[in-house]
Amino acid sequence: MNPATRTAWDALTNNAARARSVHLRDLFAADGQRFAKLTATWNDWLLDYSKQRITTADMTLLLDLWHSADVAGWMGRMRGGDTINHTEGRAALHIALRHPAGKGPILHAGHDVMPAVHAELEKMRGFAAQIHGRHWRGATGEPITDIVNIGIGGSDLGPRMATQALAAFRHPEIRVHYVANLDSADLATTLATLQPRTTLFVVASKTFTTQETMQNATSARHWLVQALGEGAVARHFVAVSTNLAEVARFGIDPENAFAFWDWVGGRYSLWSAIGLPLVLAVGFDNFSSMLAGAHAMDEHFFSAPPAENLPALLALLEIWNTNILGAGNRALLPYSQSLGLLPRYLQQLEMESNGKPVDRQGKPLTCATAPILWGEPGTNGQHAFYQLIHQGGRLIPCEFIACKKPDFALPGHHEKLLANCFAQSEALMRGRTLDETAAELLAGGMAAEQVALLAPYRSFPGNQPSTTLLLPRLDPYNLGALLALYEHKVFVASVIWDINPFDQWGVEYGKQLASRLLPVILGTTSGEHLDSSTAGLVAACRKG
Ligand code: G6Q
Repeated sequence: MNPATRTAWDALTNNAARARSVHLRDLFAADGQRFAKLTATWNDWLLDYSKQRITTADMTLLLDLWHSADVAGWMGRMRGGDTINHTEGRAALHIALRHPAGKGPILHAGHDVMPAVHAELEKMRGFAAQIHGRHWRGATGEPITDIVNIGIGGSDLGPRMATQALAAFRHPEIRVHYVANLDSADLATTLATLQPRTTLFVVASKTFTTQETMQNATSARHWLVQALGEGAVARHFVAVSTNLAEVARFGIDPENAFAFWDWVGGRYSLWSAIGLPLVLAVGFDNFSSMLAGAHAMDEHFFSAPPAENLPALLALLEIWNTNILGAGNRALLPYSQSLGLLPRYLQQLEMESNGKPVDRQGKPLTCATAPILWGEPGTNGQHAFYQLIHQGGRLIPCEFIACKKPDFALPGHHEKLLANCFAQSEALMRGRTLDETAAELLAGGMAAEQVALLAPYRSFPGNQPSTTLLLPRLDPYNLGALLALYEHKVFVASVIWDINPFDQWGVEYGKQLASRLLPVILGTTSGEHLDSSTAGLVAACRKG
């Protein structure tokens, strides 16, 4: 159902003008209990959304929206293995991938998927034990020291991001590299640092037909075969896929293939065998803790009332900022170097899932959906793009993520990192008026004339909304919970917008377009049918 036809939506829209004109510093001044009222906790996590431009009355309306969109019903459909990805005829059961053994079945088409899930996890555990125990040897008898994951999109971003996030937990003797781009610079610069004798490739592709991955895998295979001969492939290549027939065709021994299932979307697949490079990077026990954290967040999501439910709250705030305040973007600002790739990972999760034009009935949407997500870790971003957030005049809801404890115990760093994070959200909320700026400059000894000249440049409007998520520390368990939090947040928002978050026709279109143009670039087909710009670009390349 079109969200705009819901009564709660109407009531929220009626609040829009007031919400746009009110200043956050006034909301704080008016209510000393604002922080207590607009925060939520889970385990030892704290979600502070009191710096959002929202009141408790607005929150009540957003919760009405949750109920009228029947989010609880959709949660049940997800858990029950219904075909909620209706345009691809698939279920979306990534929650099964972190469902613990002995906690009951999860059904898909009438069958319990849990035995297959746990069998595959066992296979991953066994393989990692062989690599880490130096029992798995390369073709020349040497142990493996370097793993190269070849995959793209959902078969790359999750394990790549998590490997960086869990840098403090890395296995000391194994280095894991990620190659995704079709640009030969990606593979070539990675291979330049490696020895074929001690390198193992993980070819990760759900379909095992993706052009980028197949090209990189073919070139990697060539590099290996040139050095060690055809017979070396079995000891240096393993695969992760749902398409085991294609894996065999590529020449990888099916014994060395790890499976997953069509009810796992690419961008929801980190928890499956797609996590194999992460298992090799940090060990199976840490991977298991990550699954446990994700499962704990699943339990919270499925049981907590919406007003205390972290994924629900993040989704409702997104609806508020996007559809009521009219923000077209959101900045994700982790004050954590380890979470440096989180914005990129969430760009896919959020924008590929909810960047959709039609509702579940195929009717054009009349409201905006996923905002543009962008961001960088703090404090680096402060020395670059924060200027525009402070004074660029655009509405940019910010999401800060910080950890109470550092990942690496170097004295002197972490308190400063936290001070910067909290100071930024404070400044974005309060701003600094012209009078305050002038007073500060005068107090600093500046001449009155200069003050009059410079104060406008040095004042800040503030009223930039933000949320701060404070975690105890970044360990595998909390990382798992954090990623599951965002998965469920995306799902809740999709239910309210009435869209299917599990398909990705834009990605499929890209795959189709390049294959059509390739013969023209190769010169085997004429480009007569092309527009003049595309034909001109191709011709310029062909001229050399
Ligand atoms: C993810 C998308 C997309 C996909 C890649 C790689 O949800 O579908 O990013 O993961 O296109 O696809 P393969 O894993 O099939 O190579």
